[in-house]
Amino acid sequence: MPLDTAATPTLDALVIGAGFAGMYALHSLRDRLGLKVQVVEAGDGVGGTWYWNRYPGARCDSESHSYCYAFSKEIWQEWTWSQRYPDHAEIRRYMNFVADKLDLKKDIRFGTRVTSCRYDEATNLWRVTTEKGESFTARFLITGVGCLSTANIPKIPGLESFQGDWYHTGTWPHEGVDFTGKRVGQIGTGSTGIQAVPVIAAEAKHLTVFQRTANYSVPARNAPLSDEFKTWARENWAEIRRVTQSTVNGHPFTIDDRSVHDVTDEELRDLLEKAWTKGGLQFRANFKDVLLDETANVKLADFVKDKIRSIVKDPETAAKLADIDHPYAAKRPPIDSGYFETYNRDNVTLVDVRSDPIARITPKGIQLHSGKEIELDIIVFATGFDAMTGPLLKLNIEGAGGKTLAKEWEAGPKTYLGLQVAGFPNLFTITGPGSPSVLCNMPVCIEQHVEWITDCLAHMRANGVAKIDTTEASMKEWGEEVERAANVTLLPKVKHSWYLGANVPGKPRVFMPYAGGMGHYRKLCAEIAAKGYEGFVLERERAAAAE
Ligand code: NA7
Repeated sequence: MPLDTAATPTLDALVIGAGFAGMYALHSLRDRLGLKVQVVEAGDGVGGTWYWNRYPGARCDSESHSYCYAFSKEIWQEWTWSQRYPDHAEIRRYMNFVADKLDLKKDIRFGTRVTSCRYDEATNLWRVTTEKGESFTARFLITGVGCLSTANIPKIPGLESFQGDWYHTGTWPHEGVDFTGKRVGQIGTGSTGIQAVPVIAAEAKHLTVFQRTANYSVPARNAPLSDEFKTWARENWAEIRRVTQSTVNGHPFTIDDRSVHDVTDEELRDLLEKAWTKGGLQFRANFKDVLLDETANVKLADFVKDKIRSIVKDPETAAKLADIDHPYAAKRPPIDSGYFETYNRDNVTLVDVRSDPIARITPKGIQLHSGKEIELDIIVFATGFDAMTGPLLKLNIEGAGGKTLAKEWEAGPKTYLGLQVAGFPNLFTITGPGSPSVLCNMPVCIEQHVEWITDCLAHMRANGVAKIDTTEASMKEWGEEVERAANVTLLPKVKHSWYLGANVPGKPRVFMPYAGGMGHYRKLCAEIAAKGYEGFVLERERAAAAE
């Protein structure tokens, strides 16, 4: 059925989401290209994932001086981060600062959740409808919905019968949760759970942590930034930007060109001790082969396991925490502020739910298969997200000829460069599956995608192109490259990782992010554009209109 509106688009572009991606897309398309752009955002404020993630201990694992926009020297120099790793509240303050500085809020419709997006071939327009019953038409549809924004709440029988309160970390109450005097159960020990444990334990009467997969973690060594560092970061905008844009993971440090096997055991211990003392994700950057060679990886893994055993005093708890079944950093590597130390507190218990799984939630708490019941007042689900595809599929996207994204991705996501899906013309997915996305420091890959899309739209306008799509062949070839890049690394070795969709029952097992490195990917995208958008199909104004 054709759209009931006139063929003239109401908007040039509709952007979904007002996090890092949506805010920059609005600025770039509106202020650089002069397009008429509307952003719709489910939350009542800017921040995207940081609008919702307000759980105890929530902070970024990227260092503050790289977890920000780098496109504007002025913005960079006007904002000063207070800590090495910014917490959720400081990130929201930053995003509000940017939104106000660029006057973005006037073009963002808050409290507006998208329920469907439909492409109309006759008019070459997207029609987007919202929960409130509003609808928008736009020539371009751009998603900035984040990769980790759809909460994964496991379907454990009996949750509805629980007489206490329960929360998922990704949709935390804005007013906070008072744990004082409460018996708290936390399910999940990923990056989120590892951040939350020390903070909840400090407040609760008792904290029981339900661990299914033991996890590595390296100290974050978070601390206030010194004045010297702040000045250095302010003055070195161009250099920091150059490094983040050219490295594998978009972080402000490079990976050493040295193999674990190039050093003696003593030198290795020395280097790792220094890296442990320094803390942060840089821990693995001493060597080039940590994620490429299992024998190299084992040496780092053993070092961290020894650290766990030396920190945790109760040998049984230490053994459960150090019983890690996957290579170091092959799942997203957490960093922490006193995580393992927290198990030395009298009010913290670790329950291994791999050996004795959760059977059900009862009115009083959590019952294990063995029959043991742990009584609780509050359950915290730190159980992660339906990553990458989840937020896009929730939009109910329907492309040309009535094909739905849900059907197209039944066997896993298929994209060209993580930017487009064949049969969904003029739809761009910022940090979509098949792009470096979650393997990269997010603001860096977001800026690259937004700038690429902006250039593409400018090119289309300059050349009278009304429609851009890709092909099944391009997606097939790119899918093979995504698989090849992953298989060079140890990443696909972890069968229960959310990179593969394994955390959500029934989700197809496909390695979703592109592991070929951000620097390489950036060059590739630029080359493709320079070759006249190779692998895409561009249709000129008249041809599109004549359809
Ligand atoms: P993650 O990394 O997906 O961690 C979720 C945790 O929850 C993990 O320990 C899971 O165990 C556990 N989990 C999930 N479902 C269950 C059930 N049913 N029973 C027991 N345990 C369960 O999510 P995070 O929020 O920590 O981190 C996501 C990303 O956000 C992070 O990587 C950063 O990029 C920011 P499992 O390992 O699956 O056995």
